[in-house]
Amino acid sequence: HHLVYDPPSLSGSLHLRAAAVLEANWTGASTVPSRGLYPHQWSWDSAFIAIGLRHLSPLRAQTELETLLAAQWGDGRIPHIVFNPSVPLDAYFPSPDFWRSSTAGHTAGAPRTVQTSGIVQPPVHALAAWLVHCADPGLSRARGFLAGVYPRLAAWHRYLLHRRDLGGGGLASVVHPWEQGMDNSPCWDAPLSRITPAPARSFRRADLDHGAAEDRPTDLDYGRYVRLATDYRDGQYADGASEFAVEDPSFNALLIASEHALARIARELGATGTARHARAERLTGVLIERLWDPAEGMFFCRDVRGETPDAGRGSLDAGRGSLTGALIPERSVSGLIPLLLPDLPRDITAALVRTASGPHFGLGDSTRLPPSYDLLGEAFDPHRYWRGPAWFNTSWLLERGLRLHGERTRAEALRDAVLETAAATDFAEYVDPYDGEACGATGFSWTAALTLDLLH
Ligand code: 9WN
Repeated sequence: HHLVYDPPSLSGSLHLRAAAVLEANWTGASTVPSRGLYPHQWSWDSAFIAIGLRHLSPLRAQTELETLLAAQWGDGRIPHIVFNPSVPLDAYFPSPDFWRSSTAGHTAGAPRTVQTSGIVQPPVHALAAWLVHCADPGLSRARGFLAGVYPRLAAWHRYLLHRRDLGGGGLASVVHPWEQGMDNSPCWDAPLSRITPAPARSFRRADLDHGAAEDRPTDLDYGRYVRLATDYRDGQYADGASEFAVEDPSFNALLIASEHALARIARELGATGTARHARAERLTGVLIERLWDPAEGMFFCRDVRGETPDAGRGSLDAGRGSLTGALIPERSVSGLIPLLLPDLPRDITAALVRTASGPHFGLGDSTRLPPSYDLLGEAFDPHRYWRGPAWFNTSWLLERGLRLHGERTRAEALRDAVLETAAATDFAEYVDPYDGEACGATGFSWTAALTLDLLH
C-alpha cells in the first residue's frame, strides 16, 4: 500500500536524508528545530522529534524528552523554550534576558540551573513518551524511562487543567499566540486587536536575519507578542490575569490525546489507567460542548475574554448564552485536529472529514497538503507562516486521525503527499499548500522526524 515510496531505494534514501537532518540538528542532549532560525530546544518540536527519532535511536528519543522535562517548573508547566547557554543571546529573540525565568519565575518554581521561557506549548509530550516507549519497551523498562517521566507528565497535565482553566468550563486556555504554536493564525487577530503593542524600538527581531519578512509575522504582531509576554513576566508568570485567553481546539485535543497516552503509561507502570481514560472521554465531551459548531462542521477557538453574544444570534455560538466568551469565526486547521480523538461521535468525525475535503481545506482535492488556514478566508496568504501555508506536523496529526477513523484511502493519499513534499523541499519548515513550494527554513527537524515516522 506504500504507493509512492514502494521502491526500497527511494524510501531508503529518504530515510537516510531525514536521519541526516536529525543528526545535524542534534546537540548532544536534544535537537534544535532548525540550526539558523531556532537554535534552542522547543517544547512541542521536541515531542514530534522524539516520535521520529525513536525509529533511529530509542535512546536519543528518550533523552530528547528527558532533557525537556528536566526544565519543568515547580508548578508543572513545561516551558516552550529551553535555552542553550552556549548560543549567543542575540541569535534568537526573545532571549533568556527577556524571560528572566530564574528570577521572575521564582514563585512559579522555575529551575535554577537552566534558563527557559515562561510560556508553554501544546501538550504532545505524553503521547510522544508512550510512542517512544513502544519503539523499544525493553530499553525503556531497563532505563526506567516511563517511571521517570510519568510524575512530570502528570504534573504538566494538572497545571494545564487547573491553573489554565481560565474559561471555567474545564478546558485549558493559552495566554499567548506562541503557546498554541500557530503564532500568527488569523484566529488571534480579534483577541490580539485589544492588546496595546510594545513599541517597535523596544526590541529587535532576530527571525528576520534568517527568514523572508513576507513569510513571517509582521512587526505589529511582534509588538503584541512582546507586550503579552512582558506583562506575564512582570506578573511573575502567575495565571489568571491575562488579557489574552483562548481555548484552542488543537491544543486541547492534544491534551486529551496525551491524557489517553498517560492512561496507557499508568497501566504499563501497574496502575489501572481507567480514571485517566474516563477523564479524557469526559474532556472530549467538554471540547464538543464548548468548541464544536455543528452548522460549520468543525471546531472553533473560544475567545474567553471576548464579549458573550446574545443567545440565538448568528450561527456560531447560537443558543450558547450560558458559555463565557465567544467563538472566533475563523477556520483554522486547528479546528480539524480533534479528529485524532478516539471518542468522537460518528457524526462529528464524518463532518470533520467532509470539511477537510471541502473547499476550505481542499484535502485530496485542490491542495497538495492541508493549509493552516481557510483557503477562502479573507486573511488567507499561501506564504505567510500560519495564515495559509501547509505544515508537516498538522498533516501528520490529520493523517493519524483519518487512519483512526477508518478513512484509509484519504490517510494513504495524505501520507504519500507528505513524503513527496518533504523529499522535494529538503524538509521545509512549511510550504505553499497548492504547489508545495518551500517556505521558511529547510532541514527542519519535525519535518524530518515525522517523515521518518510515516515511512515506518
Ligand atoms: C515562537 C520552533 C517554533 C515552533 C512554532 C513556530 C515557531 C517561534 C517563532 O517556531 O514559533 O515559539 O519564533 O516564530 O510557530 O510552532 O514550535 O520551531
